[in-house]
Amino acid sequence: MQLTQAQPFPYNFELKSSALVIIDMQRDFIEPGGFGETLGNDVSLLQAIVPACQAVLEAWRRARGLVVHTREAHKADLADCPPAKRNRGNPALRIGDRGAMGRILIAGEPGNQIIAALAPLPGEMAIDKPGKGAFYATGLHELLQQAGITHLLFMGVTTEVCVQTSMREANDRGYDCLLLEDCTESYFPAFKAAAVAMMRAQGAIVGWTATSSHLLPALAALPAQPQHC
Ligand code: C5J
Repeated sequence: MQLTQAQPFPYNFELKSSALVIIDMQRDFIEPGGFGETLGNDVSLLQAIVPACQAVLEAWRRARGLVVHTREAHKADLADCPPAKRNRGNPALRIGDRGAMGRILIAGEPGNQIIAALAPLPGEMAIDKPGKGAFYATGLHELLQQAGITHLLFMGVTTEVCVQTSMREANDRGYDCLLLEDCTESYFPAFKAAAVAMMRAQGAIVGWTATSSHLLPALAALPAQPQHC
């Protein structure tokens, strides 16, 4: 497959060696009362990308592509949360404190669940990550290697934090990465614009960018895939 309109130049990928990576579309960041809001952000900005993400996820599933969901999540005893992360700044609630959706950024808590519209299906990878990047302390690289994956298409939040960190980690591990611009968002629109621009600058130094309107027709043109029983 080729996304001819990708920037800075066309992006070539095969479905069988590609994964759709959905970064941190969890209630903690997207709904009121979670980590995003405790940091003083307007979470409604992030809600706007959900329909575009849903359309891509459904098309990718129909094509039988590999899906990876991530959650920024810490263990209940905070053993994997460095004090430097927990104590940074002056948030209304810190990681591990009890908020409106349970303990902030703790695995298994209601706020840590991926939003219902994008909830993982049985069999899809769902990775808890203690860092901003999806490859730090997760084993994701090994799982992708076992699955023969060489290309990663990214969606999720927030663009300049966990999405950009994950894409840079993936790029350094040798994956050809593409960011779906209308399927990622930041609490700071200017940061999103800068992150998107810097990733594709200098001849795709981190990776490519495209929109879901480029990807969806390419997926729709694939031959129908057999249903699994
Ligand atoms: C942040 C994330 N922004 N998922 N996490 O702290 O981008």
